[in-house]
Parts: sequence; structure tokens; C-alpha cells
Amino acid sequence: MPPDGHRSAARPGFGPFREGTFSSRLHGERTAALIGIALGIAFIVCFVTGLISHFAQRGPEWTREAWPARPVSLYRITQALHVLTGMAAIPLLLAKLWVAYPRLWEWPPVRDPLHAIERLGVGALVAGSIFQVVTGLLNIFYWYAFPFPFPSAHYTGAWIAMGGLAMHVGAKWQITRRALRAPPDAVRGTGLSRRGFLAVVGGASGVILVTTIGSVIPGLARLALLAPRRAGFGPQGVPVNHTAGPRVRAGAESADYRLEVTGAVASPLSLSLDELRSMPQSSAVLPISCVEGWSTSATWRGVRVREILDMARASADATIRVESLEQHGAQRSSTLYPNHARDPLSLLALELNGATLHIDHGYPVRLIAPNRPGVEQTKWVTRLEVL
Ligand code: HEM
Ligand SMILES: Nc1nc2c(c(=O)[nH]1)N[C@H]1C(S)=C(S)[C@@H](COP(=O)(O)O)O[C@H]1N2
Ligand SMILES: [Mo]
Repeated sequence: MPPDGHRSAARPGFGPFREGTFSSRLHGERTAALIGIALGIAFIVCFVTGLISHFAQRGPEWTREAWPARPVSLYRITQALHVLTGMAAIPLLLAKLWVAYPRLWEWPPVRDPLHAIERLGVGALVAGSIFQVVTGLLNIFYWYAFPFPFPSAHYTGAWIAMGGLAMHVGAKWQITRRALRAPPDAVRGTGLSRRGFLAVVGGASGVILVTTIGSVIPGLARLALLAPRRAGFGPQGVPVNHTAGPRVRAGAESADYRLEVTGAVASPLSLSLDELRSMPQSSAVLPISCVEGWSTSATWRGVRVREILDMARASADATIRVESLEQHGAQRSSTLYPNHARDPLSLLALELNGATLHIDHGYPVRLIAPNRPGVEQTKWVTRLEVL
């Protein structure tokens, strides 16, 4: 009789349903509990940091408006944690699925209504976790293979996975405590020991971490074999996300380039590059923190956004639409709320790390503001529309 006391008399006598099919001690409760705890912590970190990213840039307007400008690297840290933890969780997820998969053939499949709910929760957790990891991975490697928009699907998947996780933790709480309190069963038999198995799984997570963390730490960039972007690598020491196309390049390099300030202003502006260069210049050390996890800190120099807004006599609580030379694409413009628009570190940068901006970093003018997701650091800025 199995340990939970349910009779196995009606169990089908074939294939994986047969008693004793899964004989490895690694399918036991203790292994499941230990890996489950590590995986649960990793997923909670992913969920919390993912929600932070959501509310910073895609949530209801009031959360985006309330998103602070300090600490300047907060988003850099939360988004790095999100992607690095998600990547390192992959071996844990695979191991957990392997440890637990004999339960697929549990007999009877459903014992009572509570057990049915418990299994539904596990289904949501398994499907949601695999979906999150697969979509997240494809996204950071720029392989937009799925037919749905990534952020909304990944956001929905997060709630499904976490709903399943909450149900699963509720159902397994007692068993986990019991399994962890009992003295570890004596190691018998041949093959991989539990300790060996945990070391292999943990080691795989560690290898992934070491080969991706260089996407956020320049000193470790050479180890970043698995990272699509490396901190500190790229023109002017900064990676590039989206290079300038021919139309953008033509507009950016044209003598007719102007920075316009329009909308709700008392004196609209149209500034040439020389005029911008002759205004007071400020410097700021700020990161580009891509939503896809990589980041690099750099020294930017240019004109404070708020000085330009004051010059145009925009109101102090105005929200600004920052528009680029691009005609199309989701990143052609971004919204700058007062928190960031009035911040002394928010610049329309003309220089990066001591030289004129590279065309792929947004020449002639790009927005750089503290604690702002990279996707909103608009390049090739040609207009501030005051709303
Ligand atoms: C390999 C694992 C993962 C990777 C590589 C990954 C990657 C990403 C990326 C790149 C984003 C930014 C999306 C954007 O705004 O364009 C994101 C957002 C998010 N992630 Fe993940 N993720 C992973 C796992 C997870 C897991 C396990 C959860 C939760 C259980 C999760 C929850 C979220 C949430 C809630 C968001 C915010 C979505 C939104 O902006 O609406 N992610 N993730
Ligand atoms: N106009 C415009 N601005 C843009 C983008 C873009 O595609 N077009 N990409 C954004 C994204 S996703 C990031 S991460 C940063 C990257 O800036 P970098 O290429 O200078 O590192 O620019 C942002 N600004
Ligand atoms: Mo980005």
C-alpha cells in the first residue's frame, strides 16, 4: 500500500501505472521539498520584480506616473534580478518536473473534490511555469516566435503560475515540513545520491548565472557566453538595442534637424543642434536598463529637460510626449511624467562617455532619465510635446 494509505487495488497493471515503476529514491518527498523551496523562492522573486516592471512601464497611468526617479538604478537591479533569477531557475524547474512526474500516473487520478482542486492547481503551476520560462527566454534572445504580444501573455502567465503556486504550497505545506524534519533516509542502492543530484542541479543553475551575469556587470562580461548583450560592450562602451535605419539616419544627420517643443507651452521652440550645444550642459552617470535584463552605466552630457521646458514656459506639472525621428514602431515615442521631467538628472543627451553620441545611441539627441526602463529612453529625439 502506498504511504498515504489509499488502496492501490484498482491500479491498472500496465505501463507507468504499475506499482514500483519509479524506483529511484530521487522521486521522494525530501528531494521534491528541497528543490520546490528553491524554485518557489526563485519564482516569487520573478513575480515581484516582474510586477515592478509592469507597474513602472505598462500598468495603469497612476502607477507609471508615481514611478520614482530615485534610486537611479532601482529598475536596473529589479529587472536584472528578474531575468537572472528566471534563467537560473530553469534547471530547478526541469529537476522539479522530473522528481514529481511519476505523480502523473497517480491512482486513482482524482480521489475527492479537494484533490481535484489540488491537481488543477498543479496543472496551472506546471503549465504557467513552462510558459513563463519559454516566453521569457525567447524574448531576451529576440526570437519573437509566438503569435501573441509578449508582455500581456507573460503577464497573464505570471498570475496563472503564481495562483497555482499558492494552491500547491497550501496543499503541500504539511508534507514539506514532515519531509524536512524527518532524518534523511539512509542512502541505499546504486546510482546518483540525493546529495549528488542536488549538487548537479544547483551547479547547473550556478553555471547559468555565471554565464549570464556579465549582461549587467562589465567586469564579468567576458564570461557572458549565454547573454545576448554584454555590459560595457558596444559603440562607446554601451550595447545597442535597435540600430538607426536609413530614414532615421538621414533625419539625424540632416542640417535641417531641429528639436521642437510644442503643445501646451507659452513659447514653442525650434532649436538647432548648435543652439542646443550652446545651452548650459550638465552631466549625469545613469544606466541604460533594458527590460530584457541587460544594463550598462554610462556618463551622459547634454541639456536638462527641465531647462528646455522652462525655456518654453511649460507648466511644472506637465506630462511630456518624447517623440523620435522614427515613423513607426512601439518605441518611437515615450511618455515623461513630472517626476522624471523635472528631475535635474534627466537630460537630452548630446554626448556619451566623453564623445558625441553614436548614431545607434540616438545621435543627435536622446533622452536619458534616472531609474527609467531602457525602452523609454527614447533615441533620435526630435520633439517634446507638452500635454
Ligand atoms: C527564464 C525566465 C524568465 C525570463 C527570461 C523573463 C523575462 C522577462 C522580460 C524580458 C520581461 C519584460 C517584458 C517587457 O516589458 O517587454 C518580463 C516581464 C515580466 N515577467 Fe518575466 N521572465 C521569466 C520568468 C518569469 C516568471 C517565472 C514570472 C512569474 C512567475 C515572470 C513574471 C513576469 C511579469 C509579471 C512581468 C511583467 C509583464 C508586464 O510588463 O506586463 N517572469 N519577463
Ligand atoms: N527611438 C527609439 N528609441 C529607443 C529604442 C528604439 O527602438 N527607438 N529602443 C529602446 C530600448 S528597448 C532600449 S533598451 C534603449 C537602448 O539604448 P541604446 O541602444 O543606446 O543602448 O533605447 C530605447 N530607445
Ligand atoms: Mo530595451
